[in-house]
Amino acid sequence: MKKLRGKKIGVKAVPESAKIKELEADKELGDGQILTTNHGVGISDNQNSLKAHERGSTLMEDFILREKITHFDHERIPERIVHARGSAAHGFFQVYESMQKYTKANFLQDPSVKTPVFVRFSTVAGSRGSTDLARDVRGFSVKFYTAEGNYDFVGNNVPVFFIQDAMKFPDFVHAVKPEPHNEMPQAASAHDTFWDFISLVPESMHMIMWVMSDRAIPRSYRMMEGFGVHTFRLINQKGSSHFVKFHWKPLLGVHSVLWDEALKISGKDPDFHRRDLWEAIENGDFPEWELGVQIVREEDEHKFEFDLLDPTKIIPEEVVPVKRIGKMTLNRNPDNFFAETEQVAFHPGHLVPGIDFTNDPLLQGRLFSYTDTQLSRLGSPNFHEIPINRPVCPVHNNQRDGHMRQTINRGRVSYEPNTLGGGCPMQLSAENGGFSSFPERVDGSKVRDRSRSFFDHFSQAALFYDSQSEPEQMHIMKALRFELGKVETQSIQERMLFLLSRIDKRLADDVGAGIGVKVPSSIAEPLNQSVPADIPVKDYQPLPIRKSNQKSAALSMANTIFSAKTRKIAVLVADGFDDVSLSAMVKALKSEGIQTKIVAPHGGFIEGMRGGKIRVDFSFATIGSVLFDGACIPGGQKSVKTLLKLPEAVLFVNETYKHCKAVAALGDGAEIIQGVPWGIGKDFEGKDKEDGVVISRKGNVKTVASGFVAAIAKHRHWKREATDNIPV
Ligand code: HDE
Repeated sequence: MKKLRGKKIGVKAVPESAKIKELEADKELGDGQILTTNHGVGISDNQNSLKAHERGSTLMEDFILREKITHFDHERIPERIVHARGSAAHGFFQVYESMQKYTKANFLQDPSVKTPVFVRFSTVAGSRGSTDLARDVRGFSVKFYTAEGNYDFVGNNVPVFFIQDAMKFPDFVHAVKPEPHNEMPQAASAHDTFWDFISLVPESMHMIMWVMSDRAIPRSYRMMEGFGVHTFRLINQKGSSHFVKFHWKPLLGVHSVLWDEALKISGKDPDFHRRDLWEAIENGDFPEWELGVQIVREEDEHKFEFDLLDPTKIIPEEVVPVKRIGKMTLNRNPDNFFAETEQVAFHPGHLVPGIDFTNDPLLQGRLFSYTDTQLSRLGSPNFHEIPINRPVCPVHNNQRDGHMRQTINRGRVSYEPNTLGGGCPMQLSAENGGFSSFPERVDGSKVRDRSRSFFDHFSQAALFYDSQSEPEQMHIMKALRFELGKVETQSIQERMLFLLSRIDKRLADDVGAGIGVKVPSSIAEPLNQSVPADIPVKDYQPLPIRKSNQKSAALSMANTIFSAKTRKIAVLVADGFDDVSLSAMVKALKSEGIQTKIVAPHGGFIEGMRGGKIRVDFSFATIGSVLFDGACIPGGQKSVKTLLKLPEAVLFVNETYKHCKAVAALGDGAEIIQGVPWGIGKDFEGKDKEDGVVISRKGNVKTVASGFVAAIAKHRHWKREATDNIPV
């Protein structure tokens, strides 16, 4: 150890480059590094504190103990007030072709340029340690490290929001967070305060349809869309502006789990999404999204039935198609969760020239909030100096000092204009790449009001509901039964049923029947948050309802991309399994990019009927069917007999079926299918492909594998949901 130290301190003047090297070496441990205090002093004993004698009291002078404990005491920082739970990855973005017609943003010009990105996905309501599978909106934040500075896309996986004006955000968040008197429930909207607020704020109805849909319980972060939500502007070199809505389209399609699975996953693996993202990247299955834009000409601003500035509205893709302009790939996991994922600071106001805001009143409020929250969370105005937040281009300005300043500014000039610093740093004209705001004309009276063009709260809620497939509509209804069923105050339930009846009468009736409350034809409370100032509340009820009678295919997940790639399949075996069919099956699935895991009654190894041994990935005690996209049961009489006697194995197969996932069985494995209520009378020899259950009694791996891959790619076989006689 002495020798190691000698190497460092033996050199009197450590050159700058050597210092940097030393710091970099600290990143990866395992290269003979020695243990030091934070000030570089070697530690000779990291087991014992300094005491008056062996059994004596600890001495105040133990600066090593005090430094260690003090640092530990301050390890936590305040979690994000919303979006506290998240995980992230590094990657890059490349534009397909120059977007110069619309924007001068440098990272959208050259298809050969790879712009580094850091992307954080999150839930909104839960604390940092809450479950990934909460019914919730998911945050979708992308930090682009462009040559012109950082551009942050701070969006969600849902294209609209609960409220129209930033003024309501603290109320909304207080309502959805755990109730303040008893801090319950965690990461859940199924409680009185949330629905009390929502039932008084009809502008939330469109968002409520999305949040009650399967979009709020994604299968994976890799299978979610992302949306900028607000309308932004693209500005080109000539200074002309187009309105734009941003979209991220996942190349694996948009897929979700069932609510019953979400509940069970939360217990079996609360890190399900985090793990899925991490493992996919470690496996080289790099998640990909295309960036899409809906572009609207300035002169078309008022040609829609809704207001482009209203964040509770989408532009249906049938009205303005989404043009895909580039691709983002995530290919590297963070080195350190805290340093990167926790300390990354996003802000919709981190813009680059070529992109600009609109007057969306929700966006305008956000522009104030995000710097403020970083000050409280990261504790210093120098949060931009934390490595994950640093731009890749040089930063020069006259801002100085503050807590935890990292930059060592040289010289005596920290003002502008100056001559002593040669006039530097100098302003950069807009023509040369400096940021300049779009010179939108603004005049009018100061008002606290809402534009009348924001007051149709139901048409798009109905458009969303009407565009859903039958299973999707059923899931919305069941989600509402769950959520409103947990509400204890009947008047809140009634108000909600009344609002739902403005979207779809049958939906309201079905939810009402489930929770045992009648749909009222009017309600006593004024829905005053949404009433235009000049309309008396009594004249505003019942609320205007403009049924869309239209559908938008893009709103249903039934019309997404379907692929078996990167899906995770459980292979259920016990000692005595058929080695040959198992290895042939695993090989066939792997060749399609499908992950297989061996699940058995016990950990360690199991032995095949021909004496081959394989390592078990999970025992039934540590896993559940809900963590997989399907199950396969190879042959081998002894193995199948053991599984049939094991309740966990039978439950596994039943659940896989009940959750509408692909099931395959080979040879004797078919007996398990015959042993469960839904399996009786199944057609064999791969004929049952439609239903997603693929069986060959003869053990024909080829037939089963091709049918099984097709069944996995379908994601879910919804007609099975109606099968009631399955105990899960
Ligand atoms: Fe946020 N939001 N938000 N938000 N938001 C935050 O900033 C806020 C809104 C979104 O991965 C906070 O750094 C206000 C809409 C994401 O680190 C905070 C309003 C959309 C993330 C904040 C909104 C979002 C945040 C908390 C209404 C979708 C996580 C921690 C005026 C377009 C970013 C932080 C990450 C985080 C404020 C509404 C998305 C408190 C005041 C609409 C994805 O500043």
